[in-house]
Formats: sequence, C-alpha cells, structure tokens
Amino acid sequence: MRAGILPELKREDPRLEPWVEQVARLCRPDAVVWCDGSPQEYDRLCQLLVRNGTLRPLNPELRPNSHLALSDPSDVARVENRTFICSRTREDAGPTNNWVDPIAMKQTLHGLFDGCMRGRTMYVLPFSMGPIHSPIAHIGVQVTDSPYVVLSMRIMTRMGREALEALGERFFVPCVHSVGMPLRPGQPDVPWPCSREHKYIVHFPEERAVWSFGSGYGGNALLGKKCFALRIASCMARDQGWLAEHMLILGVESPQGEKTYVAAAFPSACGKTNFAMMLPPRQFAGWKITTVGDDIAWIKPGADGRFYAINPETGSFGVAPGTSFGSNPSAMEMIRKNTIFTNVALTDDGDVWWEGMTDTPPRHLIDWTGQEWTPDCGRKAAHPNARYTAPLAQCPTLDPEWENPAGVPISAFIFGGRRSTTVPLVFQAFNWSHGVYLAATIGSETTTAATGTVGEVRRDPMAMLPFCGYHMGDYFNHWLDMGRQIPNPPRIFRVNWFRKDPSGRYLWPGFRENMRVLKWIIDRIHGRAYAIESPLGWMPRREDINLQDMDGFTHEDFHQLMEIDCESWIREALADEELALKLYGKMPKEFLLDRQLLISRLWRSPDPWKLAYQLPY
Ligand code: SAT
Ligand code: MN
Repeated sequence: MRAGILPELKREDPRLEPWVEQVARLCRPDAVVWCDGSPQEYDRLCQLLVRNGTLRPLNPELRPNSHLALSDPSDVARVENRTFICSRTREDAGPTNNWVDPIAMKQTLHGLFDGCMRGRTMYVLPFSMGPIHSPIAHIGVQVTDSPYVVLSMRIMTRMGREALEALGERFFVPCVHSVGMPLRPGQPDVPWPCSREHKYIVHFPEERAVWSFGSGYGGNALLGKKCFALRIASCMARDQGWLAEHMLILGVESPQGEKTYVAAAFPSACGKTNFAMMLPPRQFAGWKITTVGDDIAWIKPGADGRFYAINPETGSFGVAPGTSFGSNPSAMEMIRKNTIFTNVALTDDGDVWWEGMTDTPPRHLIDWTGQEWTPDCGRKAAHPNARYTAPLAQCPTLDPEWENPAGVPISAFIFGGRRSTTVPLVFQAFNWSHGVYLAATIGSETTTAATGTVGEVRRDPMAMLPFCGYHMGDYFNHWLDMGRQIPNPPRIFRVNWFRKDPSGRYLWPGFRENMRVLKWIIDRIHGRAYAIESPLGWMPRREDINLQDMDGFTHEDFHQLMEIDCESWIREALADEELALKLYGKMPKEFLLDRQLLISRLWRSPDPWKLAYQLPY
C-alpha cells in the first residue's frame, strides 16, 4: 500500500498544517480553504449553494436568512450498519459495535479517499466542542468537501478563527469527511452529492480520529456531533474520568428562584428537544424551564464533588415533523430565521411545512423529493427524519448559564425510551448502582432517525447504543465507577411518555404536561416529595403528582400508566439476560445482583403492590 496518511496508528506530528497537507495529498481537492467562521463566509457559501441548486432560499419575509436543502433519497438518516468502531481489538469495540481491523479498514479507506475530492474544494474547519477555553471542552478539526456541511457545522459548533487560536499546538480530534463523489471535468455537480454505493462512518478510538465517506446527512457528516462528541469522546471520557452522553441539559427554576439542573437521555427522535425547551402548563405559574442543550452533554466531576455539564454544541439539529406551536413553541421561535431545513416541504409562498406543523395541511406543496404534493396524494410531504439546523442562541428558553465554561451542576439523570407497553410513566432508582442498571437495561422502539426497521423494541442502554465508542460492558462499569468518585451522586429516574392503552391510545399527553412529572422529580431531588416503594423503584402516587386540570385524563388512565405487570417485567428481566450473554465477562456483577433483586421483588404477590396505591402514608 502506498504511504499516506492512513497507515499510521499515531499521528506523529501533532500540528495542524502538516495533517491538512497530508489529507489534501490523499484526497486531491482542486483547492483548500481554511474557514474563519465569519458571517461573510457563511453568506458566500449560501450564495454558492443557491447557485448550484443545493439550497433554495426561503421567503425572506417569512423565514429570513433561511434555506431549504433536499437530500438524495438514499441519504436521509444515520447509517448504523455502515458505522464502524475500529479499535485495535474487536474486544475493545464490543459486541454492540461493528468492528473491522483498523489496518484493513485503513486500506479500504485509503482506496476510497484517494482522489475523492477531485473537482471540489476541501474546507478546513477548526471547531470547539464546548465554550472556548472551558476545561470540559475539546477541539476538533474537520475537513470536508461539502459546503452544506460547512454551513451546518458553523451553526452546530463554535467554528472558525477563535477555535483555531485556542487550538495553538494542542491536541485536536481530526475528522475527515467526503461526500465521496469526485467531480469529473465537464460533469455538472448534483444538488446533493453522496456516494450511493459506499458509505463508511469510521472511528479510530485510540487515535481519536474520524473518517466519514459517502454521506452528507446529519450525524454521518457533521462529525462534531455523534462521531466526535459521543463515539470518540466516550473513549476519551472513559480514559480521563468523565462522561460523554446522549443527553439534553435543562434547568428548572421555581417561583422562589431555586434552580436545579438535570440531564436526560432519550434515544434519537424521542422528544429530547421538546423536553429541553418545555413551557410549563399554566398550573405551574412562576416555574421556568431553561435550555442548556438538547442532544449531547459532557460531564465532569467538579472540585466540590458534584457533576458539572456543558453542552458541547451551539445548535439544534432537530426532527421537524411533529414540531409545532402546540408541541414546541420555543423550537418554532428558534427556527424563525437563520435556519437550514433539510427534507421538509416547500409552500407556495416560499416557506416550509411538515407533517404536524399545522392541523390542516396547505393545499399545495413541493415535497421533500421535489415533486408536486397535494393532501390527497398519499405521500408524506416531509421525510419523517427531516431536520432543521438552527442556532441554539435563538431559543427563547436559553439558560443564562448555557455558555458558562465551568458548566452547570447536575442534580439528576433521567432516562427514557419509547415503550407502548410495560414501562410506567416515572420511577426513581433506589440508589446509584440500581439507577445505572435501570439506565443500562432500557428498551426503546426504533425511530426513523436511523435507517432500518421502525417500531421494533431494542435494548438501547443510556440511549447510547449507536453512540458508545467502546465495549458496552466497560461503559457500564465506567458509569458505576463515576458514581463512586463523588460523595453525593445525582438521583436517577426512569420515565416513559409513550405508554398506550390496549386500543393504542397514548395514556399520557406528553409535551408540556411532562412538567408534572419533572416537578415530582425536582421535589424528590430536594427531599420534598413522597414516594412508595414499588418493585421497580420509588413511585409517586396520584396525589404526589400535580394532575390538576388535565382535560380528559382519568384516575383510570393514571393507574394504567403506573401499572406494573409482573409477568411483563419478568420478561424484561429476561431480556437483560440477552444483554448479559452478549457482554458476558464484562457485564457488571452489580447488574446481575440488581436483576436478582428485581425478580425477587416482582415475585411477591402483585396484590400488595396494587394495594399500596390506596394506602395513606
Ligand atoms: O445523529 S443525528 O445527528 O443524525 C440525529 C440523531 O440521530 O440524533
Ligand atoms: Mn441525538
């Protein structure tokens, strides 16, 4: 094999320029442009993409400085089956990741990247994940031949001159991205270039490097996000004693000014953004939810023995369908301007639309595939995984501390999945290790955020199944260990907003009504709320949650929501066994014990538990 950048397992020269030169020598772009992150540069690139048809400017009156991009229909979501963790050994990647020997993968990548940027410009993007100079932040440099990715990275990260200056001669995570379609002379560029044959989203954890080929969409291409901030960062966090998590961060402010921060993990497209930006219902006058982040949290133990979290990102890459002034008014405000929309529909007056944005669809649209669309045509107007990319700074619920380099102190972790059966609305773990067990054994129905089957229950530990860059068993042990590092670890809760009754109706209204559950969580954190001991953990009774003025929500609904069906939970516990078998030697012994305890609690007659709901305390 030719000597190039890929064969080395360690970058011998830590400086940026030689690395960029090496990548350019391999990819052979027509030009190399270093991005400064300025608004002028952003405008220039927008104009370029409008000229070549990738972006369509939206009506400046309705959506100032905003654009629509329509992707290739083969490039609409993360590709988990094409995502690889190429650690030195298969054992390090673990059974939940796709592994290929790093040397073999480098050979493959070398062949793919060789000359892949011909006819294109290679952009160099230095970016900081986290406030520049924050002790929790880290710097990456992405090279890409996609100007759309440059624009998105400018919204999603602190990209450009400042990051470059902060980098100096220090460590950075190198991220190489190509859409994988070199331009041949005389051949016109296509609006959404991407390789239909070859997609490779590759991580080299020991090198802390990312190589992504063949996709221009979301987490496949904005390498600061899932590739660096989760898969590579999770390895850094394991080695350095911190946590890189798929979590939103929000603040809860009481009418008396008491401020509590929590972090919450839900799988992709399960409502993290809605929860992070929630406007409490009117029964909670004076209560305020503030947003620090809606997707990723980097968390380090502070000198005072608490966990401190930052949001490494500056933007929101949120699911558009379902977002409305009813479901998430803050997000709707956030995306009023300076936003890139991908795979949504275009209205006749040059604005955007998607399913769920309004009750009545417009009479005519151009759909996400560029075709004429009418309400009776039988097709969706927006792709179910259509996204907006918007600056978080435009979010009306933004927390004043969101850029504090020290982070915000975390008092609780909330874990959830999408489960139409079995899992109650909310319960609290008995202690840290039980909480880690509850988080590790979450099942969730799959969504359109990744390609593949939708609606299938899969184990998605800590909502990190597609994002943990190393062996899941080691990851669990790391979590257990982190709890031992600090004197008073955050409380851990599980929630499920998605339980249905036998007729398929959602039992819980969700969205802003989730404040009712969050309030109980906050009161538990501060030792103010009652709970009964259920087989699963501490659970609120009806009178422990404010359920005032919930139209149409009955006592019976609450009981169905909170019901623990022992048979189903025994089956859940058996599903843990599958995970344990997969992780064999690395499943923490604490989990095996917790499972035994769970089963022993479940095997008592279910009646006393049902009765507990009626008992006074
Ligand atoms: O990974 S993406 O950024 O494409 C979105 C998600 O799955 O959360
Ligand atoms: Mn996500």
